[in-house]
Amino acid sequence: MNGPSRTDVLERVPGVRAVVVAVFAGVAGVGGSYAVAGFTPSFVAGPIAGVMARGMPDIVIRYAITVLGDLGDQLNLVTAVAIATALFAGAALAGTAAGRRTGVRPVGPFAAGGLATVVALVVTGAPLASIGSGLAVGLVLAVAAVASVPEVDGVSEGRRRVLGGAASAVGLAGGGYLLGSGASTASGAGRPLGVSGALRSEIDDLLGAADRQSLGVDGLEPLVSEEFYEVDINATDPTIDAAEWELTVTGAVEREVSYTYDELRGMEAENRFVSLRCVGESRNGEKLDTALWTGVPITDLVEPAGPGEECCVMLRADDGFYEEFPLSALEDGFLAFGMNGETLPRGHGYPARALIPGHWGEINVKWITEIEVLEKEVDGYWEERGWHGTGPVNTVAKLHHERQLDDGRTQVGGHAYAGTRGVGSVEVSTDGGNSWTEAELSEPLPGDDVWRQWIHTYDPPDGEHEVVVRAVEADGTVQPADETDAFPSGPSGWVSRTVRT
Ligand SMILES: Nc1nc2c(c(=O)[nH]1)N[C@H]1C(S)=C(S)[C@@H](COP(=O)(O)O)O[C@H]1N2
Ligand SMILES: [Mo]
Repeated sequence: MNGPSRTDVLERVPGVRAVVVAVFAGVAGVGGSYAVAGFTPSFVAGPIAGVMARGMPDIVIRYAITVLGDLGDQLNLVTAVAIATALFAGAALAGTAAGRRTGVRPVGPFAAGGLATVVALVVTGAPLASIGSGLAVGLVLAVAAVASVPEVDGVSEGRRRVLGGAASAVGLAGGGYLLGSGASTASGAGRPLGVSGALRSEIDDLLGAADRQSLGVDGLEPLVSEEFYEVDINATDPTIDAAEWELTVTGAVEREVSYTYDELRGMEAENRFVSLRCVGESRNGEKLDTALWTGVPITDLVEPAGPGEECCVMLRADDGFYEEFPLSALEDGFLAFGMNGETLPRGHGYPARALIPGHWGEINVKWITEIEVLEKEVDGYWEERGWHGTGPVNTVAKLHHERQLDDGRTQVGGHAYAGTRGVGSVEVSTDGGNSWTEAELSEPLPGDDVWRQWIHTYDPPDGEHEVVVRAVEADGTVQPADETDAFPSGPSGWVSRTVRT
């Protein structure tokens, strides 16, 4: 034997062995939770990630949004999974210690499983998924205990214990992942919309028009986004049963009214193209997208409640999100239950979401449950954290496409969006802003809150040059050049890029 091996450490220090097995049990506990809950708020890491996202100092949240972007969400989730693993490992250790004290072997796994169930229940409030965690934790400890019985020869007792724990943890976590992936997608979200007649043929016509009018350029997203961005405050999206969902109009109204999903679906529906843009995205970011939405005008839902001449409304959602803005903006709003001819996908707010034309994404509340009419202004979720994202969007022209054509020319392109002010034209400069040329635009889609695509093809100068792009609104107003960061009221300024030929 040359120096001490890892097995020796496991042999000599029983505490290390117990901790290693407990960590495996912790991993299995997370897997057990996922197996039952899938990627929903009942998954043990979901609420932990939510508490962290909410409790983090504003400056950290701002950094995560504007600098880390989606990576910030991923880091938060990984941390939440690590915390959940540590909690279950703690339960495993405590249960094992209790078992040892009684001198009766099976007590350990049972006690640990019970403790893990309680821990998960406190975190999620979801009994079934918590039992999934408890069973997985208990099982790993039981397998580790059985594997370590002294009668088996060859491999040392401690080593067998750890191997048994590892094998069962890997099995449970892997099985949990497969099971949970199924659970995450269950529900009526993203299914065929189930509309017929004129509404259906209008959907088909409009999607067809969007397809035809898209400038067929490789690598440039069509007019109806293929991948619609998602932004929300929680790691896991709510899973709402449409049959139990209700939308209530409350606050400064003559009478409260509420709507079930069936009532909503029974109302006269319309189709609208609407683009959404997140206030927290970067200047040339990708949190700008467009869909064809099916739903009802929000006034049809609010008018029956008899709102007075109040200043504003608060929209509240199932995930604990809330945003406040002027009642006048709500009057142009739309309550969507369909997206691109299907029921709203879960990630975009199933069963229903608000769409407030021309405004930053944040007030387009998903998983909406309440429209509260207010007599005076208060802060919404993001405004409490220093953002000013309830107003109209800033105008932008994005540059996401660049290609060298076979004939030696260069092609650049992207999307332009000006909210309800509308995009009149897009201007491109290939000399750093000294001279400007009008870009080719996609034909406008019906609707007053829709982006357009632009492309521009030109003979490039030799070597490096600066391409700058700016949108011009329908009334001739040129997008302002002043550059600001996303915080607090959205990015502004012209997008530019150095092109090398
Ligand atoms: N309930 C709820 N609605 C929400 C949010 C949220 O976190 N919870 N995020 C808002 C933000 S910041 C944006 S930009 C848009 C994004 O909509 P999307 O995810 O469908 O693209 O949803 C808004 N609606
Ligand atoms: Mo946003």
